[in-house]
Amino acid sequence: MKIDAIRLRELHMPLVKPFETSFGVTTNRRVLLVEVQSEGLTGWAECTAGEHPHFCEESIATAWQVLEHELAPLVLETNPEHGGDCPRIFWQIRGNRMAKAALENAIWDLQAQREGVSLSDLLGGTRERIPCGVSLGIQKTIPELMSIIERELAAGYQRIKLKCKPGWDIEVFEKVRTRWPDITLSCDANSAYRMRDFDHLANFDAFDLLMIEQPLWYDDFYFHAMLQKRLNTAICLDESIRNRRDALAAIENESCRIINIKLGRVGGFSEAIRVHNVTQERGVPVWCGGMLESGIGRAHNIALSSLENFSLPGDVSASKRYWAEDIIEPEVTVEPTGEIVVPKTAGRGFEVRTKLIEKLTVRKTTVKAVVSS
Ligand code: OSB
Ligand code: MG
Repeated sequence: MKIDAIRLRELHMPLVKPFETSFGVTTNRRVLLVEVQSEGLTGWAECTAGEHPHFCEESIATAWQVLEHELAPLVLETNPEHGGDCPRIFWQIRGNRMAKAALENAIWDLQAQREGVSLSDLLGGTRERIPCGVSLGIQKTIPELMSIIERELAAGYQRIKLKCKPGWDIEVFEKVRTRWPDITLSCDANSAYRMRDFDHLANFDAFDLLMIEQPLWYDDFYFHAMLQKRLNTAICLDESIRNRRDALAAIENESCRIINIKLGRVGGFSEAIRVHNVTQERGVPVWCGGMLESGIGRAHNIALSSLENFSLPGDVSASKRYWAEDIIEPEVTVEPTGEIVVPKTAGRGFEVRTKLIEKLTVRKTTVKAVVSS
């Protein structure tokens, strides 16, 4: 397909309320959007890098640089036929997976529109509804957390995930389990623990958690395998899994029993599908993680979650949990059953609110094909 231009935008969007993890607090999101323009159609995607390189090495500043000066020129000179061509086009660029994912995903989004199929169908999705959970940040007090859990359960969410760290773990799990003995509960440490904490982590077994997500270093497999031997509770890896090969290494090494797939973290739809397929072959369940996305990233997460092996509730939830006003229409809503209905219309299934996006934009740049005469 002939790509006419690639536009990058940064939007400023305040979260409805601050989100705290073991690595810090996010109050205002800087959202990086990529638009790929081709023959009258526009494919959209969101770069899921954070404001700071706290989750992984990328930030929206590094992603912007790599998109503008490395990846966009490669796409403009190659004119890919398919989003799946991107890994080959980007082969010389190491790392920078969130930047790569943004551009690749915008091309998949464009292709779905061009072919008149839903993004879910284009990816090979089979689920018509996806099960949803929520990720709850660290709160000031346990009573505040308890009232949030109460509200999310009433809304129908099928799984509650608690962000945790030393000092916000055992006591919290105890209170929550005592009040709700039967709910599906998990926790996510975002690498907050070390080897000296192994005995402490073994105490998590008492709370019948579905999983403990990324307890140790963000780049580790070996010590997670040592820890998994000590625990009855399944470990789920998030940060450590960058591609299909990592997923396979983690499974063979028994570093985890569940994998979280994030589009940005693995470099886009093609690699996400490869991770999905290898976990399915090995009988390891997956679920779709979130990165506090706006509606555009959320729409892509919904399409991905429609693949068959996404059998556990993901961190894909309603727009209104994060945004007063989302940049898509309709916004993402969750059924009382705790499910999101996967759109069947052509493309991503949610219209982009271009006027609102323009209003929220604080910088933009357009990269165009070099016209040779
Ligand atoms: O580890 O899953 C994570 C948010 C920012 C960075 C890392 C993570 C998260 C979440 C939020 O848990 C999930 C969501 O977007 O709802
Ligand atoms: Mg996580």
